[in-house]
This record gives sequence, C-alpha cells and structure tokens, in this order.
Amino acid sequence: MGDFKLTTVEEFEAATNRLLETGAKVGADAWQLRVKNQTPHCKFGEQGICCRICSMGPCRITPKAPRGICGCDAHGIVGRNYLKFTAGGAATHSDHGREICHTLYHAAADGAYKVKDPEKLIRIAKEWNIETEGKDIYDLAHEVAETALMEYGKPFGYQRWLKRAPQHTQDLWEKAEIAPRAIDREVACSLHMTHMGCSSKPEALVRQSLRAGLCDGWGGSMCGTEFSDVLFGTPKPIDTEANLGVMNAENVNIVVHGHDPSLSEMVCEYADDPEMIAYAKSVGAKGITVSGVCCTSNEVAMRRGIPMAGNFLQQENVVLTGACEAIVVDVQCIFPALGPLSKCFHTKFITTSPIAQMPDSEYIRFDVGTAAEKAKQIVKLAIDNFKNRKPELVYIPDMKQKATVGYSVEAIVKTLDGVTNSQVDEMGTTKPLIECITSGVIRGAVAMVGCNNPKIRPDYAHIELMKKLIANDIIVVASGCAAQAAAKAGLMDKRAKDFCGAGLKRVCELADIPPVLHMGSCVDISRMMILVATLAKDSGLNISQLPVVGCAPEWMSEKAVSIGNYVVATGIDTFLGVDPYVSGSDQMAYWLTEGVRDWVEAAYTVETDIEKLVDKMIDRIEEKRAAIGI
Ligand code: MSK
Repeated sequence: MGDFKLTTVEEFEAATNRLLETGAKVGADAWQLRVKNQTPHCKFGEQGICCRICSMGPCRITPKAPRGICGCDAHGIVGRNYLKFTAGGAATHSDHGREICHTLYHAAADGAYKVKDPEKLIRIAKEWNIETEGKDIYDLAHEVAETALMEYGKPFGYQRWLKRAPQHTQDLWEKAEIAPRAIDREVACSLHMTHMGCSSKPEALVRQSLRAGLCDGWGGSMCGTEFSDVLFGTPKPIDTEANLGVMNAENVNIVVHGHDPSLSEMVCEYADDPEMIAYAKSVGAKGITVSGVCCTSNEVAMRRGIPMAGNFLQQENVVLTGACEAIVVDVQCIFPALGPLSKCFHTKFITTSPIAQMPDSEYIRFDVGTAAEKAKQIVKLAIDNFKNRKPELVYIPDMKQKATVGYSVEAIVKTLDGVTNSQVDEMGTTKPLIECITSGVIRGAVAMVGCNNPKIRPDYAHIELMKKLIANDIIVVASGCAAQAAAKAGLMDKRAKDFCGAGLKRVCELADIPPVLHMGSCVDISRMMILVATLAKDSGLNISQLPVVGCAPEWMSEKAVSIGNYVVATGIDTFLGVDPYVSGSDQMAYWLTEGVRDWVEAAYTVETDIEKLVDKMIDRIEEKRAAIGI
C-alpha cells in the first residue's frame, strides 16, 4: 500500500477542535455549541406529529389527544408534513435548474456565458425533436433553453426527460399516476394537497410525494445538470485536492459556497485573470486560491479542478482558519451563522442571490447581465481584504488528500468502455460495466449521496460505509457532501484501490479509476438516474433488478427527501441513516418502506445504526443478484 493512508474522522475532528479554540478566543459561535442548546429536540417535531398548517392550532398528537382540532389523525399530519418537505426540496432543486436554463437563454458568443459543450446541446435538441440543421449554436441554445423553461409550467403532458427512462419504468409511473407533469404544477399541487381540509390519506400523500420528487429528478434537476454541462462543460476526470489544507496561508483565499455554478464559474474565471493575480501580489499575497464548500465546490472541482475545502458541516471551519478573505455564496445550504461568524474575523461574507439574503453579509447582487463585472468586483474585494488579516488568528490544518473527480455518465462510459473498446462512440456503452457486475467481479453499486447532519458523527457514516462497500467489491458513486467526505478521506485517490476487494481492485487498476467515483453535486443525482436507465436498457433488465441501491446516511435537507423520493420512484431501494420525521405514523412508515414497492418496485429502509445499515445494503445487493441468477 506504500505510504498512502486514508485520513480518519478522528483526524478531521482534531483539526476542527483546534479551529474551535481559535473561535473561542474571538467569541465565535459554532454549530457544535448550538446543537447543545437545541437538544433534546422536540419529540412531536421529531415524530412529525405537530401540525401548524392552519391557525386553529398548533395541534400535537398525544395518546390523550389523538386528533387535531380539524379531526386529522397522526397519519394525515405526518403525511402532510412529509409531502411539504418533499415539495420544498423539489422546488429548490428545480428553481436552481430554472436559473441555469435562464443563463443558457442569455448565453452569447461575445457574452460572459458561452456554450462549452455544443455536442451535448445538439444531442439534447435532437432528443427533443428541435431542428438543429444550419442553426447558429446560440440560436439553438436559446431555443432549447426556452423549451426547457416551458417544462416548468406547460399546461399539458409529462416531463420531456421521462423518455430517457426504460419503457418499463415509464409504464410503472403512468400506472401509479406519478408521472410528473409541469414542474411548478407538481410543487403547487403538493402545497394544495397539504392545505387545511385537503388530503389526509397517507397513500395519496405518499403518491404525490413520489410525483413531486420525480418532477425534480427527472425534471428540474436534470435541467440543472444537463444545461450546466452545456454551459460550463461536461465533466471529465480531473485531479484536485480536498480538505481544509487546500487553503493557502500565503495567498488571498476566496471560498465559493452554495450550488449554482453561474456564480462560482465566473469567480474562478476572474481569480485566474493575470491582472487579478498581479493585483493580489501587489498587496503582499503570493497569489489567489479559490476553494469550495458544499455543492458549488463539486461543480467547480469537476470542471476546473478547483480544490474542495470541505462539506456542509465544515462551512464555519473555513472562516475559523482566519485566512479566508471572502466566502462568496449563492443559494442553499448556507448557514446564516456565517454572518456573525465572519464579523469575528476579517472575512467578507458576500451574498449574491435575491433567493438567499442574510444579515451581516455584504450583498452584491449577481445576475447574468452583469456577471463579469460583479465577479471581478468580488475578487477585487477579497484581495483588498488581505491586508486586514490578523496573523495571530491564522491556522490552516495541514490536512488534504488528492482526488480524481468529474465522473459524469459520459466519462464513466468512456472510461470503462475504453478499457475493452478503443473505438468508443459518442455515448459508448455500459456493457463492460454490466459484464463486471454479472461476472461478480463487481458485486453491485451504491449511490452514496447527501449531506452531513449533527445527528450522525459528521462524515463517519459516509466514510465507514464506503470503506466496507469497496472492501466487498461494491463500487460507490457519490455526489454532494457525501462525495466530499470521500475525497477528504482519500477514497477518491486512485491509490484507494488497495482498500478494495480483489475484484473491484482489478477493475480500478484496469480502468485507472478510484473506487469511489465523484458524480457531482446534489442536482447531479439526475446523472445517476441516467446511468441506471442506461444500465437497464443495455442489460435488458428492469432498473429494480439491477444490484444497485441508493444511500443517504447523513442527510438533512428538504432536497434530500425529494431526492429520496425520485430515487425510490425510479426503482432503486434507498437506505436512510436519519428518519424523515415519519416515526409518528405506522401507516406512513408502512407506505414508505413497503407499500410503494407495489407501485415502483423499490422502497425505503430507515436504519440509524450505521453498521446495520451497510449490512442491509450488502444483503439487498446480494438478494438482487440471486434473483436474476448471477
Ligand atoms: S450541499 S443538500 S448539504 S449534499 Fe448540495 Fe451538501 Fe446536502 Fe447541501
């Protein structure tokens, strides 16, 4: 194994504790302290049996009061809360996708945003029966963008992307009446159903939860992913580094955080500008380091190799280094705590989106028309702030790992198909991967996704599960903060093949890949849907028959629930390490863990014991193998 070793969670924690000491010196608050103030959590909230959707309440279900004032029981209350949670996530992802469509609509040959992957644009246009012959690529981009935007509000029909699914899956969706219509309609319909005096039947609420999830994964998120690729390039394997040690004490440090690559791409562009680098040198820095947090980090890592400073529960850590000149955010998963925290240091906390405005931040509104000018302004502001650093507060943990990231579906297919076939066409085939699975060289695959959550020791579940899976010859594809956990630990370093079982190790060597493949940000779970759809079509199996499962061991956001719903609805058994506030209703628990299987051939498993969770996944994969006789 040479000198290579994985970084442990204990080492992550020691580094965090050292940073919290700096925080204590300047009177900074931290999530670790706030968790203590917030626990124990409200039991009614935890079980999902608190209802405040009208002003007669709030009503809480107890043995003495089994119904709310309107007469709704625990099952209806839990179900409505679950659907609202899903709708919040579907709206959020899909609105991100909509913003990307608008950016594409404004792309121009002489503008800030250009089409970097014209082949992909043409492929999508043909898929949507849009004439491509003789058209200027930007005219085509605008036509495709407008068509995509119509998917959000079209009065009739289903989502266009659904046709990418195998016919069997499409038939299941139609039969179960969960094929998603217009994206905004599914979100609005969910909120209509959960209004006082509408649905209180668990079955109906779960059905709409699947539908709202599908409008995200096979609608808005797919728009976000596909058109980000068209604009900024389809990811290809690229080397980067991960963990706080990627920040550089001698450089101006700019940290990008959030989700929408429209902002971070521009910041990266200008931070790389020789004029800006010269300016940074003129203020005494050696250069400019841009690093990322959360999914923005995934976006710029997989397209530009920008290093990943950390994931969700490390966002405060980057400020605690005392070496962060600016943390620049767009939307989603941003702690409001960054405002007061940045005031304890010299850090500029820069918000840029009307969607995510926060106290104690500097608001520099970012939009497509002024992107270049605003990005330059932000980079300059960070450079000007370098002189305000307090050297006595600077401590950057010397901790980072190498990672190879950027495994889009196109890249996975090309890499694996390329091992056996030197003439890989545009999309190649997943047949070599299928052969690895059917021969048993690889036992199956796990899609590991989602956030961190203080309820689970941060990153521990991600890393321990991944280690055990790869040791059992199960390949892992990862996105979101789960992917960053893997990168920080070293599991995206190709040398991590030494921690695999013999079969997966051989595949990693032949294909020159790490055992945990980085597939992008949280909207990019749509990439995983395309991958399983392709595997199913190429193998002649149904998606639900593939030895593939999904897992979100540390999830926390509404988006994660929406994702879970579309992953299950696509036919993939999904394992959660945190309960989605449904324990207060045995009927809801039944529908989610068993009942939905009749509709979509997959269901949830909730298991908060991490050891049991991984064993259940391995058992499920082996059951699926046995069922198809491999
Ligand atoms: S950023 S949704 S904490 S994955 Fe996408 Fe990470 Fe979860 Fe946010």
